[in-house]
Amino acid sequence: MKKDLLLLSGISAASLIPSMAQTPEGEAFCLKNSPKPNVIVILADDLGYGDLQCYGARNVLTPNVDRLAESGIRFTNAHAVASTSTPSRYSLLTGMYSWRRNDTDVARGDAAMIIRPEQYSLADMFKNAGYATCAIGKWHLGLGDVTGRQDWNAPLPSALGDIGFDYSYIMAATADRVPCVFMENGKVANYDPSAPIYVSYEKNFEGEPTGRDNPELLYNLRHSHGHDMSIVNGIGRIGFMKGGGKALWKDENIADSITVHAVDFIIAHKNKPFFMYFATNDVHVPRFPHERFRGQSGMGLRGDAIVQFDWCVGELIRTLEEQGIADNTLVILTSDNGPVEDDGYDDMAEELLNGHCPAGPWRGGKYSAFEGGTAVPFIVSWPGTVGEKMESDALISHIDLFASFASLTGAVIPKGNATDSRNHLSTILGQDRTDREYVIEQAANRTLSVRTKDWKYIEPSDGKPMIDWGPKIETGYLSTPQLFDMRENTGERNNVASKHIDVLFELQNILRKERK
Ligand code: NG6
Ligand code: CA
Repeated sequence: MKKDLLLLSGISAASLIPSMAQTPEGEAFCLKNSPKPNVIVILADDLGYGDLQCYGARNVLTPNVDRLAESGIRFTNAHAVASTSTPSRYSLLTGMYSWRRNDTDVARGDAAMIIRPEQYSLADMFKNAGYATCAIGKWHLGLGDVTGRQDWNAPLPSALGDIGFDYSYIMAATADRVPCVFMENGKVANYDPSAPIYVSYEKNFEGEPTGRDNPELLYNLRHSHGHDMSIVNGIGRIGFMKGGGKALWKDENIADSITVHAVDFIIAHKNKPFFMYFATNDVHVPRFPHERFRGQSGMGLRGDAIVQFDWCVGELIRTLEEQGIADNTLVILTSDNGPVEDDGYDDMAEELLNGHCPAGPWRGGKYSAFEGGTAVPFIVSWPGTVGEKMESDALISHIDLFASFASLTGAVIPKGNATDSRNHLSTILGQDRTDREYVIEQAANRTLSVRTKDWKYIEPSDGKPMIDWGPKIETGYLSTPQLFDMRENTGERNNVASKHIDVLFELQNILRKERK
C-alpha cells in the first residue's frame, strides 16, 4: 500500500515541476535531475480562520500575508489535526495521528521528546532528500530523554538534531511555559554561566517569587487564570524556574529574534534546497509584541500580535525575493489550531474585538470539537509554479503535508512511518480540487470528529459544553452523537443525527476503522 503510494507520488511530482521530464523509468531519474524547491512551513500559533485580512478580518491589516495569498492559493477548507498545539504539531511533523498515542497532549516545558529519534520525522524526510533542514520558533514537542530530568546547563542528550533538523533555534514549549530561554541545537542559547538554570513542574525553588504570591512583580502582564507560577520579564508563567540570567528571553523580542535566525538561515542556504519549519509564538499568550507594533491594530495586544506575525512573514518573503530564490521556494502558511481570546492573561483580547471574529464563520475555537478548533488559514505560494490569486475550497488536512512533500521531493518514506498521511500534492499546489475523503479532528479532551465535504460528525463525549477553567469557548461536547450538514451553513447548530442515520453510521464507521 505504502509502496503504491510512493510510486504514485514520484509520478505526480514529475508532472508538477516544470523542469522535470516525465519518464517511465520512474521517480529517481526525474528527481535527481531536477531542482528541488525550498520549502518553508510558516506555522502560526492560535491564529484563527478569521484573523487575517484575506480571510475577512476586520480591525487588523495583514498586508504581507495578503500579498502571499495573492501570489498563490488561499484554501477555505483546510484543517489542523487537533485543536491544541502539541497534538497538532506532532501530526504535522510525523504524518501520524496524535490520538494514536496517549502522550501527545499539550506538553509541559520539561517534557521529554515526544517524537523519538527512531521515528521518521518530516525533517528526516527532507534531510534524506538532500535538503538542509531547520526548526525555528515554538517547539512544544519535548526535549531530552526523560520528562523533568533535563539538565538545562549542558547539551541535551537528545534534541531536534536527532530527528532530522540540521539547525534549531527554538522555545522548548510555549512562551507561557518555563524554561523561558531559547534552545539552539540542543543547548541554551546565550547561556549565562553565572545563572545556572533549574526547572520544575512540581514545586517552586526556595526564595523565588511567583505570580500568585508576588503580583506586585507582574509589571508587564497580569494573569487572568493559571500562569501564576514563576515570573520572567514581569509575566507569570506555567511551571517553576530559577536562573537563566542573560539567556532569559524578553517576550517583546521573540518575533525579532526568531525572524533574524530564519533570515540568516535562508541567506546561508540560498544555494541548496532547504526546509524551514518556522513556528511563531504569535498569537499565543502571553501576547506581548514589540513596541513598534503596539496600537497598530486597534484591538489591543492580540491584534498587535497579528500585525507582528504579518511583519515576520513579510521579512521572510522579502529575504527570498532579495536572494533571488522566491520562484524556487514553496511557502505554506497556516496555524496549529483555532483562536482563543482570554487564554490566561489580562490582555483585553475579548473586550477589544470590536466586531472582529477570530474564528471567522466557524463555531467554537481553540480546544473545541467544533470547526473553530481546527479550521485554519492555509495559504500556498510558489511563484511561477503555483497560479496566482487562486482560491480552493478543497477539503485538506495538515496530516497530508508529509506524504505530499515526499511526493514533491521524491523521497521514499520507510515502511511503518507517516502512515496516516496521503499524497494530496496536486490539490495543495492547486492543480486540482480533489477533496480528502474525510478529515479527522481531535478536540482538547480527545473527542474525535469526522468531517467530509458535506457532513461533520462529533462522537459522544462526557465533557462539559463550555470550557470551565478559563477561556470562554464552546467545546462541542455532547453525550449523544452529533451530525451536522455542513452545506446548511448554520455553524454546527442543527444536529441532524436522528434524521440521517445512514450518514451517521457511515461516519462512525470511518472512525471505527481509523481507530483500529
Ligand atoms: C493551557 C494554558 C493556555 C495555553 C494552552 C496550550 C492555563 C490556564 N492555560 O493549559 O494558556 O498555554 O494550555 O496552548 O495554563 S497551545 O496552543 O500551546 O496548545
Ligand atoms: Ca496553539
